[in-house]
Amino acid sequence: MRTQVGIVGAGPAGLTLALLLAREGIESVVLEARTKDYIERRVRAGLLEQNTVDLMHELGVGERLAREGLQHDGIYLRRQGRSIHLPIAELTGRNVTIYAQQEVVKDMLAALLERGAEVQFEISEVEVRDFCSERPRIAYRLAGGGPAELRCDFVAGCDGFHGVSRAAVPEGTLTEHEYTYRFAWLGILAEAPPATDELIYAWHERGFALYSMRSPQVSRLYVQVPEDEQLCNWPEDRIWTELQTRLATQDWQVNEGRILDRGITPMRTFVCEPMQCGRLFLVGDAAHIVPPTGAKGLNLAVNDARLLAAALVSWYRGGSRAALAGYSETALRRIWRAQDFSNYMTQLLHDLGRGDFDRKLQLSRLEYISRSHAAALSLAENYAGLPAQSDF
Ligand code: RFL
Ligand code: PHB
Repeated sequence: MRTQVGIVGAGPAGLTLALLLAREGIESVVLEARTKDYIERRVRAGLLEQNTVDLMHELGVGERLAREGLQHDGIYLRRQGRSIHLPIAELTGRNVTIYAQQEVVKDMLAALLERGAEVQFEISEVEVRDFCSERPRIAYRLAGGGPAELRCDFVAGCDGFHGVSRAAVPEGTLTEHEYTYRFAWLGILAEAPPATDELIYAWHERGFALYSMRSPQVSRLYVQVPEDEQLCNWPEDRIWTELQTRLATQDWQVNEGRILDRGITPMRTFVCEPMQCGRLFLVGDAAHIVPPTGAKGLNLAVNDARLLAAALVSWYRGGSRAALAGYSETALRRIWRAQDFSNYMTQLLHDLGRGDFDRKLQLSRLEYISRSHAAALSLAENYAGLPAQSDF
């Protein structure tokens, strides 16, 4: 089989890229290791920047998002029973939207299939080959087990942090920057109406907690746990007690309900540079991971796809290689900004295990955000995301 762009992975990065290319009449084939059902149910991110929302509308996949997404104009930062409200829309003119990642995936996939694109599920033994030549190939096995090969002009490695694309790059080509925190997040999805109108990021002596949501009926909550924590150590009542303790203020409680999903997420930060090797381009989590405290991962993946699509369009339209050659450098500007912000938020709010002095500095920083317009504006601007048109 032959196509113009071979896309490995049907996450937000791969699907956004396929939709953007299809809009410009560029052919692609998306190869996905999991089943359609699995990727449409995988519980992950929930917070979309305005850039991501705008792009979904531009691509004609924003109808359900407009109906069901929850637009938020701010967030709360809570510590020692007190809350600071950060009015993000008022400060920046931009807002954020709560809409689950699996819903983004569902909407994008439905549009792509409806528009006649080729998406193959349950493929295995994927090998990205010959990308240093003009004729890259992707070898794999079809769902039924038979061997297959996709020849293409370019390969987009959109296969997430544990995918095969980055691993296919010869050793010594990429520089990898990595840091793993000594803690993780235990996250739950619960059938309980959120007891808050906007997200609450809580600093607490016992560690960080986050109150998020998916709909007026479903809450999404996280607590900081040790890095090697096991889910079996967290029966339901322990989860709720810890959330109540860390998020508590006087006369207010977290709404409890049936737990629908639970999982532990490591807190990792990773960037590889450049995000390209020959005709293989890395997109989204395949090239970088941020700790989720800044809510940036999905938004970065979508932004990478936007940049790569524009560069490929310019190559196919006018034969210009300049945009493709600049993809990595352009994408990395926003990625490093998001890395800095995600690590800033992580270090502002978690127990980093560095003792009392450090905890006092965090409280002082929170106090500063509540009293200084400049400090509040800087946080808000980064949280909302700089406009896609800006050089970031
Ligand atoms: P994905 O979503 O991991 O998709 C990669 C796809 O590739 C497939 N795949 C392969 N396919 C073919 N062959 C192979 N060999 C393959 N290997 C893998 C996988 O099955 C999958 O379908 O990467 P992508 O597209 O780059 O998207 C990145 C985002 O998923 C990720 O950054 C976010 O989920 C991060 N994140 C958040 N981001 C936000 O912007 N806002 C948030 O609020 C937010 N919250 C979060 C998060 C991530 C979390 N976890 C669980 C890591 C909260 C959490 C708890
Ligand atoms: C989520 O709703 O899953 C979520 C929201 C904000 C974050 C991280 C995760 O910073």
